[in-house]
Amino acid sequence: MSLFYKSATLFSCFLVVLLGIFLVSTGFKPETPNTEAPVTHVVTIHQMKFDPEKLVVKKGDVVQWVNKDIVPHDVTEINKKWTSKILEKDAKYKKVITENLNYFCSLHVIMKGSVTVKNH
Ligand SMILES: [Cu+2]
Repeated sequence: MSLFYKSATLFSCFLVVLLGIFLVSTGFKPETPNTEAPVTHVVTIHQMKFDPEKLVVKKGDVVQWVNKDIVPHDVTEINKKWTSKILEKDAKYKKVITENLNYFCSLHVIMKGSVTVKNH
């Protein structure tokens, strides 16, 4: 390796480091995640419980309930404004969340859960 080549390589490395320092100092953040994109949250139904029982989401996020019990369950709004179909084992139900939600399982009324919409 010639001395010229070595020093050229060294110089390039120096430039890369300098560029890195410059970008960090100017507050440049690579691949800033889009925090507004809707997120899907999973509530697992198992052992006669919604897990997590209490969930905090952003407006527009999706909640997906998945029944992992061998017995069927459903997801029913606390005032019975709506209900999912009966969810057999491994069945799923999805809902876009636009407001706070309290729900229960109409087949086992002791099973309850809530989804709270958090403002960002
Ligand atoms: Cu149930």
